[in-house]
Amino acid sequence: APDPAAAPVGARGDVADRATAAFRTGYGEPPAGRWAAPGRVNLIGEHTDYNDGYVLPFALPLRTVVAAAPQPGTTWTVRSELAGEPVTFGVDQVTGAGRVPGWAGYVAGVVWALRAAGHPVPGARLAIASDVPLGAGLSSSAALEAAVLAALVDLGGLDLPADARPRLAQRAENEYVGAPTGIMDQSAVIRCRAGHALFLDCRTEAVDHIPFDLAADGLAVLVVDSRAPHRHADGEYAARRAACERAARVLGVPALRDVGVADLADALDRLPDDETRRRLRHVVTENQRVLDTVDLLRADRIREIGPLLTASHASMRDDFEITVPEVDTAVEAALAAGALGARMTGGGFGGCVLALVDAAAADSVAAAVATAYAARGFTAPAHFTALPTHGTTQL
Ligand code: GAF
Repeated sequence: APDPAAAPVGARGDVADRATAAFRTGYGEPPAGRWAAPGRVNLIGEHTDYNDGYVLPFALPLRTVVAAAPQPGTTWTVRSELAGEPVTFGVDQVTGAGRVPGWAGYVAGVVWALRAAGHPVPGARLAIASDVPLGAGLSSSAALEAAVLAALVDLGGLDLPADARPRLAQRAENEYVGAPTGIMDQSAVIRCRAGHALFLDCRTEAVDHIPFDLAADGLAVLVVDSRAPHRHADGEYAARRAACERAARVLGVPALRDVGVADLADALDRLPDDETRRRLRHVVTENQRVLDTVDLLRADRIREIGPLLTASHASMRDDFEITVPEVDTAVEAALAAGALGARMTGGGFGGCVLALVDAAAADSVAAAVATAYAARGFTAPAHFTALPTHGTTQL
């Protein structure tokens, strides 16, 4: 059968219509409602979230839509346009006795997290359609968690305010699925606003919506999917997190967020080895770059954030060591073709690159990246331009 995920987004039809169609085909009746959550890119602030630091993501126009209706009792059935067979699970798989594996685990994880927080989750039938590419570092998993969470909260009339939802979705991913991620992605896909980037303090979860009006400045964010195969991404992510936690212990601070740039030289002297020192330097300088980016955006000086983006990339490449040749090539080619700044976005070891470009130059920058890729023999990259859109909604 053709792989529906391989078709270009527009060619597959509207994602909300596809979710409805998947529901009708699978369950023989219309859904009670539909809930949509976006993918995200992170403008700057990488691997800072689990260090209690700062991040600045924005929501993408690519969305995951969940069509859903109540189902009597406490069982949940979930279908995806990408999977043939539905998955059904009951209370046993969301109370600790067993785990639902694979993609449906994100759905079961949300049910588990809601129940663990004491919410009487209604049984439900769900059908999922998505334009967020899987495994591209654009938070397809957080989008799925957020859309499912919104559906279950609304169907059950549960009392869970929007600002409490990211933590709950994160618990599903950390404790049920088993991925030790921070709070950024779930916050972004739930709390972002159109036309704004989300300045999030990951310690307090305080947010400030920072105007990010690219079009007014004749700018665009070009997102390049590196198409690089993920190389040990899960293990490397966990290793970076562990290194940061070790460094915080040695320095006697609750989290690396508590080391400012003014304290960096002293802190570096107190760490035992060069690798740990470089991990610390990335986190400390990256937090400062987020703050500097926010200051520039608040002063309406968008064009000037370019060098901060590029410095963030160099820090991820040289100090945090989470880039791969494909993303380094994409960043270098974009800069050489006139991008104002460029960096990898997301957890690393593949994923996407974003470049801040003059809107009129977006195509030529994308073409330059493709040419550089061909010269290195890499799988051709994909690309799109993205304006900041809004977080999770009921349609
Ligand atoms: C992944 C994680 F899910 C986030 O929590 C964050 O740590 C990011 O990598 C790196 O900034 O997207």
